[in-house]
Amino acid sequence: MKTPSTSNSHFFRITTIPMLLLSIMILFTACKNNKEKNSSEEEETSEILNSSKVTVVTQLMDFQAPDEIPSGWTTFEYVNNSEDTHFFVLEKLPEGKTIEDSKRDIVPVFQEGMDLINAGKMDEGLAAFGKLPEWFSEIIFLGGPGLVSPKTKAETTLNLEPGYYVMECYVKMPNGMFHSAMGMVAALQVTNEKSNLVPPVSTIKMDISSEKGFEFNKEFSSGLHIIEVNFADQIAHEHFLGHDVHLAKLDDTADLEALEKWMNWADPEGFKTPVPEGIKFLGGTQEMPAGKKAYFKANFNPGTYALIAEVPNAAKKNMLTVFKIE
Ligand SMILES: [Cu+2]
Repeated sequence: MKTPSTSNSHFFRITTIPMLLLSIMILFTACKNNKEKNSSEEEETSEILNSSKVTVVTQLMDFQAPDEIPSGWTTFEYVNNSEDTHFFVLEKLPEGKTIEDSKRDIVPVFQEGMDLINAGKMDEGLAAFGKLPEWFSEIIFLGGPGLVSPKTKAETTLNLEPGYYVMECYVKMPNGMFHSAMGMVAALQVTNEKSNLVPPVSTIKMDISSEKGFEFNKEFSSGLHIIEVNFADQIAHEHFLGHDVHLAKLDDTADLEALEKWMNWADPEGFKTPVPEGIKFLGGTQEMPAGKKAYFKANFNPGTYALIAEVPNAAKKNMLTVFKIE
């Protein structure tokens, strides 16, 4: 696949392409279990925590999530109850645009491009993206949990500014169709009201940059960790998206080359379920602009793990780290 050229506005314009495809249905539920409280103080604390923790559930090919949340630090708990691997990335739309605009102005164009790429017509597919509207380049990716395997939960903490966001999963079905086309896209309004959450205390810090890849401040150890991810820079990689971080547990059958190849939506076989054998995805964080940070929870039991970015040639870019927990 071609490397996008910054001198070519046609390609440059699609460097921030989020895959906003068809939104068929948006489900939402408030997903909070308020436990019994013993004192008013405890009640108050509990309310503060709950006001900033947002649970998003996938049962099949959907997002069950609130349609409105406060701005500021927010912990997203993503519960994947389905039989497929999913994630969500938060895409902040430019002022005045909604999911309806995406459906009208973007979906048909994007579908055309993807169909061509899936048919092996890469150049024609890329040319089709040139029909995207100008405002498409103003969409900003602002994190979200990394890939999450079936029957698995993940937690990612982000600092969100007010605005209108779209949550999207663009993993592909075995037939090459994006999950977003199957309904895995939902609108999320982030209000001016501020959450009371403060950022968590991290146990491990990592920087991610196009220059140096992944850099960690310490070795990994067993037990519960909060990993702080600092986006030292951000660029459009060969597949037009930026770098991010996904955590996976590997069993003996896992093939790192297969994993690396899979982490590229622009490859007709990439990002398509089932995921390569022996790999269980445990979350992480989606891409964010330079200077932003995210936190994600990891519970390391004995075994082998990988941290990998969803970019082509992750190993060469030092965006693939494998480690063992005894
Ligand atoms: Cu999905």
